[in-house]
Amino acid sequence: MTKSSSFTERNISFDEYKKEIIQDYKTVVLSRECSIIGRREVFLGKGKFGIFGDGKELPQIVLNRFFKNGDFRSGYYRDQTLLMAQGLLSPDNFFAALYAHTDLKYEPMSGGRQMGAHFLTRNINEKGEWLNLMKQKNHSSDVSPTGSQMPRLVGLAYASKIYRKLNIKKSNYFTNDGNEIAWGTIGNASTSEGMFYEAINAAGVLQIPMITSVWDDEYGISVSNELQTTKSSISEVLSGFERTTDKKGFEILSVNGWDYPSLVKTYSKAEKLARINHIPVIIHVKELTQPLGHSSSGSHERYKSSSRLKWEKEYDCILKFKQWILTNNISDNKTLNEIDKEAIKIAKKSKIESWNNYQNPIKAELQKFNGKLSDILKSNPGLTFVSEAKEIINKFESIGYKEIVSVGRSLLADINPNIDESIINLKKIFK
Ligand SMILES: Cc1ncc(C[n+]2csc(CCOP(=O)(O)OP(=O)(O)O)c2C)c(N)n1
Repeated sequence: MTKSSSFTERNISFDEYKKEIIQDYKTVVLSRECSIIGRREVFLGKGKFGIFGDGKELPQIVLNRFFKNGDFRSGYYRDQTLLMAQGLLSPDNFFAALYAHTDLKYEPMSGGRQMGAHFLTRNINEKGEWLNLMKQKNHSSDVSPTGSQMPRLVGLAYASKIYRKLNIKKSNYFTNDGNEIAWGTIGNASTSEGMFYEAINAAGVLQIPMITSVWDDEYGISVSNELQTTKSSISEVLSGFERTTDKKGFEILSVNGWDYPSLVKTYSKAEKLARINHIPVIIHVKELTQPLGHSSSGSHERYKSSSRLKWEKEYDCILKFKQWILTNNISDNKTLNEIDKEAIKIAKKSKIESWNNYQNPIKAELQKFNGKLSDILKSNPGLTFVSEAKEIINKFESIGYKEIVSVGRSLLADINPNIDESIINLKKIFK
């Protein structure tokens, strides 16, 4: 039986080990279901854009095992599974972000101001006081220009080094003797950028606790590795950065993203090197897939060959994880299928509730607007453009503030302010 090294090394019982794995399985399938439904929601016009973590679930669930309180992540939009595993992103939060719900109660990352899948945690409370960063898992706010997470990653890892070097004892909110790792994530295509190489070089010189995972699904939108990465392999390209017996450098590790026990071994090794010895590590996570394509703005069926698409189905990391669980008698088909079904139920329920939560305040505005239009029609029943506007606005099945405002604005063009005072009031609403 290929058990994960963590099972024997950590001295836990097989039952405890099984429990952990089933929990991991639950998280990855729920994350995938959110992605699947999220993409559909965009096509139904309920979200403007969607970019999801499908195909990258398994390495993230493993990374999570080694991510400790006090650690930092500087990553990108694929990392939803990691945040879900850490209890920092619920399915409700996920859908609220997709709809761009502006209420932080529902969308705690940016209140709908950032694109979906841009994650963060806070360093200060509402009063502006520092939080104890050693008691939480920290995520520096994701940004959209790919590659720009890298310079920040160097800074975060360098902070650990400085804290350890200076032996600062009074910074217990910010460090525990520099034992904190800065975890980076980046897509294979984004490693072609200058910022990536500059950051890697700096980390190699500084010898800082920085673990960079490259999620390699062999494409950068439609551009394949052979068209943008020398030798089609970022770990081969970076081999000159590798440490030797007499020269400092990076530990470079490669692992297939669908292979759970190998992922555990790889991340376990990386964590020790970085946390204890401050040796920077690159983990090239290969053979990943993108089952839903790059984002809601395209379909990968247009640019991937049929053999690639077939391979992606067979090597889907969740499918492979399921097969591994079954082969190793960790669980049975019936239990796993029930978990699959439960995940669909949770994600669907969450989608419906999040949509209603998003729509309710808008519907309240719509009611007010309708009331104002009715008042106008009472005193001026002949204003057909107002009754038409009322009809239009009430026909929308789902409505955003944008629709209310645009119908309101279109009314302004027809209004003669001399007709009635209530029309002047209406004009004020949309000014
Ligand atoms: C600096 C910059 N250039 C281009 C883009 C547009 N863009 C968004 S995602 C993407 C592809 C990234 O591919 P990869 O790094 O492999 O990550 P993946 O999305 O496949 O996980 C591109 C080109 C961007 N966001 N930022």
